[in-house]
Amino acid sequence: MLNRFSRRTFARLLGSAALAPTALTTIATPASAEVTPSAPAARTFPQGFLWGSATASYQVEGAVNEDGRGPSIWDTFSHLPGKVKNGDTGDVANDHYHRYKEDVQLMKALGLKTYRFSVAWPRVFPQGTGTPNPKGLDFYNRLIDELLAADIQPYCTLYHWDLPQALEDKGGWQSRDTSEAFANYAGYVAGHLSDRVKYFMTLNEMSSFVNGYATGRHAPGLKLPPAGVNQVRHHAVLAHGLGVQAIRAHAKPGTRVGLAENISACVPIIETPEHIAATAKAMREVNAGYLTVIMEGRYTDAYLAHAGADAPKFTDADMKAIGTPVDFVGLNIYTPTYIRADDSPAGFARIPSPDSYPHMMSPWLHVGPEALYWGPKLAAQLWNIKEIYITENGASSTDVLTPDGHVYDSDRVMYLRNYLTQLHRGVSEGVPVRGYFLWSLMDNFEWADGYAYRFGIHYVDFATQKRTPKESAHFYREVIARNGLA
Ligand code: PNW
Repeated sequence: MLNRFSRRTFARLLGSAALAPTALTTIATPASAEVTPSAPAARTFPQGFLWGSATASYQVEGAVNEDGRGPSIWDTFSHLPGKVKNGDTGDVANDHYHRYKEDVQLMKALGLKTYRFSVAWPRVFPQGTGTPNPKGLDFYNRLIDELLAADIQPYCTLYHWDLPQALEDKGGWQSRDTSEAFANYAGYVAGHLSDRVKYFMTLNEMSSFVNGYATGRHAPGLKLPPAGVNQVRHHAVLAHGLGVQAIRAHAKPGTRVGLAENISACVPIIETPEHIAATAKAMREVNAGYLTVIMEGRYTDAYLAHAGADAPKFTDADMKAIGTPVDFVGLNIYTPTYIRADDSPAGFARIPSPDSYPHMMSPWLHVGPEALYWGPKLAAQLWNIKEIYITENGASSTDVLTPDGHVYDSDRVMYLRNYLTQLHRGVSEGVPVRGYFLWSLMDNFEWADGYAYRFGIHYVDFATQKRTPKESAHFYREVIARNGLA
């Protein structure tokens, strides 16, 4: 900072009272010299690091009645009064179904190496099971071909929350049949797309969609008692496991299968060995119903003891399927869970956030860049994972489009730079993170928050569908071009 100013400017800034020549001569440059500011030391990522961005079908596609698509639980839910802010729905969303070519051009202009999208199950199987709808799959064929032509590697998520309504009518995730139906659908899609898609993720954020059966904030909007929620959760992890097996059975050899899970990324409140050890324990226990059971093939004793009579019903065969080894793990990380060591039997305690804790526009999005250091590091250590992707990370902001077409989202740039700095810290220590997908390529339907909360690095005017790069898009383009922090 100092060497950007001449001595005189610096003195002026300090005020005349501070004009003590002896103090200044040691730090300021000669009065007339122009000093070229130097960039900070390059913080580059390993060669081949995959810079990407992500979206999901219901959040961007629109075209909900086209080419034979069946209704999903989000169509139903978003049309119920009072469920989504401002009564917003995904009926049109970003009209990506028709504008995907334009959107691939946005990706190309950013220099993206990879793009993570999801397939809408009700496009492919309008009734969830039964006869597939080839026109539905064709959309993804067109998208994938367009991506490959732009030299962008497709990463495909098979379930990002848009369950066919026909399956919900038969119990949805409360029914084991849904886990089997998912596996059938996943195998079918992988069988058809794996000639061009090498990476498949089964489910996105199990804990988020399970919430649709617990808090009712997401589709289908149910509030089940704990035993019911635990059973839904079990069917979700089972669907993942059966899905991995079905994909392996139908996809081309060499296809890689994983998932995209929003772990609670535990962060030691103080970086000492004692608190770090407690944080590793916490990571395993607070994620016991999701990533832990998938990685270990069994529920932890503490999880089952805590659930007691409400524990899910399962068989040995279920547990074997759930623990099917994956080729990679995708972690969606937005926010930290702070942990400290204590002398409880668990050996750790969660630290609640005070009201003054800084967050982005979404009230849940507490800012804690270290989550991107400790999350993947502890996951890799706990479960010996060799290939990790950050399948989502990003921030919501108020994002005002100025009359001359700028969006100065300095808060999002600040967020991204700080988080990527922590990711770089981990990667340079050898944490095996191979790529990063920024959420999101463009503003889109933010579930129960509708279009009110914007996560994109491109601003979308939903009246005209015009996309405008925000300051954060310029930032990310530089990061990608330099393969490092900018
Ligand atoms: C993820 N939380 O959702 C989803 O995968 C995306 O579809 C979504 O748009 C994005 O993150 C931003 O919200 C989350 O409350 C929703 O901690 C809520 C939470 C986390 C992730």
